[in-house]
Amino acid sequence: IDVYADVFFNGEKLGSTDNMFLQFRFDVKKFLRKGRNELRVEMKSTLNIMDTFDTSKYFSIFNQQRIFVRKAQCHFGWDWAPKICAYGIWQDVYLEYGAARRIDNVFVVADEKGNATFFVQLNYNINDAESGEDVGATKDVLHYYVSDKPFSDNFLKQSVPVGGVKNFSGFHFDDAQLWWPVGYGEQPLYSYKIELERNGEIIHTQEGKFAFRSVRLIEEPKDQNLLGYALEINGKEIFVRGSNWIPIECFTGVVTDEKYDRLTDLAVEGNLNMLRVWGGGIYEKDVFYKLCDEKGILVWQDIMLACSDIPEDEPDFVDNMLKEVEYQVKRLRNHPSLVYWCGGNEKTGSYGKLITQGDFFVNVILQGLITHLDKTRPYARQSPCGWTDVGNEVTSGESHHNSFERSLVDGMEEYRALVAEKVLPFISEAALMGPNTVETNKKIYPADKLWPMNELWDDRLMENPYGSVPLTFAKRQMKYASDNYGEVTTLEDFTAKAMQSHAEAMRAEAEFARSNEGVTAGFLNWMYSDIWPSGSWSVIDYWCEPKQVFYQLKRSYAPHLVTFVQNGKGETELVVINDTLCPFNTYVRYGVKNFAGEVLSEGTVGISELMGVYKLKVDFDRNDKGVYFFAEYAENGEEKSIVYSAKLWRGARFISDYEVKTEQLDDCSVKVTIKANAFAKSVFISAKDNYQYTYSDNYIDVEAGQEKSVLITSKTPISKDAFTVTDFAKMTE
Ligand code: BMA
Repeated sequence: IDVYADVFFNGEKLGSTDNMFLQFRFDVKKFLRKGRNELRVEMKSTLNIMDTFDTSKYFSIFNQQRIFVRKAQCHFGWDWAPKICAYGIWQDVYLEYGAARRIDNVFVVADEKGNATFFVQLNYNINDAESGEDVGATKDVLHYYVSDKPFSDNFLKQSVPVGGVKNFSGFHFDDAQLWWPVGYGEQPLYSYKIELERNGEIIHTQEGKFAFRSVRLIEEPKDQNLLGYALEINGKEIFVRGSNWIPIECFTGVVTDEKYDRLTDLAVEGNLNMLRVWGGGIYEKDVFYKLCDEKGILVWQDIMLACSDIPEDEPDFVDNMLKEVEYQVKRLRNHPSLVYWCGGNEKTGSYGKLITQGDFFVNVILQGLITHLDKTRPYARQSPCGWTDVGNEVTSGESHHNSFERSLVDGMEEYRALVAEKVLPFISEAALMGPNTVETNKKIYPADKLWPMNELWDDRLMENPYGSVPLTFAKRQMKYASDNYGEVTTLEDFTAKAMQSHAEAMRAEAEFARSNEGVTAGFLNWMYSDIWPSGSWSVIDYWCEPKQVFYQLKRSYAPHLVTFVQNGKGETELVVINDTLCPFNTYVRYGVKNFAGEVLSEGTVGISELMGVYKLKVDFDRNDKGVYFFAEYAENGEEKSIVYSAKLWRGARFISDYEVKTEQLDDCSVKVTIKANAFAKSVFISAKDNYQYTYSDNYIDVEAGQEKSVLITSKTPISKDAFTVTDFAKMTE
């Protein structure tokens, strides 16, 4: 229940709730009566109760009163969330019946060596005569069933007499199939079932899924003052390519499983391998973790604390928090996708304060409770965190870091140099922003408020008063657009330029991070999708339509990446990356062309048995606005090519000269081919209600004389005539 309520059953008060993240169970046996029973939940005003707290001695941003309220902190307003203090019943309510003696919790510890141990906690102690157990008579037994292989209904069984409150049984699989994050391998899920038997009768059962995998946090020195921060899964260091997940609706209770399925499908489509469940939102619903288990998306799980002190000197608050954390860790710890616990977001250091209240809570209390309940995953006290302090220091731990906000002051002319100034161990929030599509904005703004930008845009895109630049987000996007690609005129013009700014800057940040793999071990953009129709940080809009930056991230996050980056010395490097467990062989022809497609310089390089990163400094002229870099290579027998502009295409002049061919492949799939006579920039294919379609790519660049195809699929029949095509030149003419 979200969040304060009194609960009655047939008029009898059962108790009260004060925590959105805690499951409340009440015994109603003595109140039950034949026929109709009434369960009544009397909600109380969150805001009225919140105003009774004295938070004057604590630091907090966005809202001062919120820090005692165990509820999604973004509900009180954030720089991407409206002040909609939703309240009510947001999770399932159900009446359960059965034996008073039952299994309280099952914890499955399964590792990469094929060991699976089932720790079973009961809600009674068979050795405790006071609890009314007829100790002599009962021969309670626990039966442990485990599927003999993934997705199988054949079970191995072990039976062990109940020893006490805590019991366990261990299995060993010589042929255990390991669970891997997407892109590294499969996600084999095994089933378990635990039965509690008393005097020959099964009185309680618990079942679920589990997987064999291990995770470790590796912090090794990379040079005398740089400490690495890498996640190792099954003994392999993983380069984390991900995004920050926030609540996908203000009224969390109404979100459908389909929306979770769509957004996690898009994460896999986008070559992400991690989602961070951010600390100012909610511990997600069970369906989210189930989908991540099935799809191989790693989950970084924050404890729900964000951007404020933690009142660790308030016993009631601490008591409430610890119940919540115990409940949530026990609820989530069997999910193989969950690989990292974090004590919360930006308690200190990100707002110029290095030590504030709550350090003991996150460093000792939470660390103690969480590692007591779950020794199988790393726990970090905060995000960001580092060894020299808790702030955004960049020589150890992980940081919230990007050059986008700085470029509002320094301009974007030398954006790649800003990005290359530092090599960080792990970037957990790279906050860059850009607009929705024109069609999405037509859904948000009434016609008379659609363009030019106005107070409604400021209201919807919001602002961060604590940021370093006092510009509303709408005005920031306008500045990025005009700074990069010239004065903004129409809505189409703004959309093309601001989307391109978002995509190009994100490419520079993500690919520079990846090019330093081995030192840098992760990059998570801020943020994944929108909580309401807005259009700032997200890479997917509120209706689940990916923006241009999403498709750029998909290319930049590809397991095999061929691109260019500018290094810390200002040199341009060809970069080839293989983030899979199998060696990568290819042959790259690279060089510089003018926009007519003439090759001005070129080179070739053979790549054989590559694991990780290959870099080659290229000495071609890169400052002339009339040129761009290209690379052609083969991947899995398919010819591929990429283009790259040292200056993020600033000053480039594009024209719209290409043929479009659309083919109906079957009822639910269409293929669109672009044959370019002149360099076609950011070709955008769309249809009405575009969010319902899945594109293999979009906003694509096609060089003069080249042709590229995009595959479009849908869950319902689509006609090839439904699609229209535009591009950067058309939208900015
Ligand atoms: C990060 C997040 C949020 C914020 C975002 C953009 O700090 O943790 O607090 O919304 O930056 O400002």
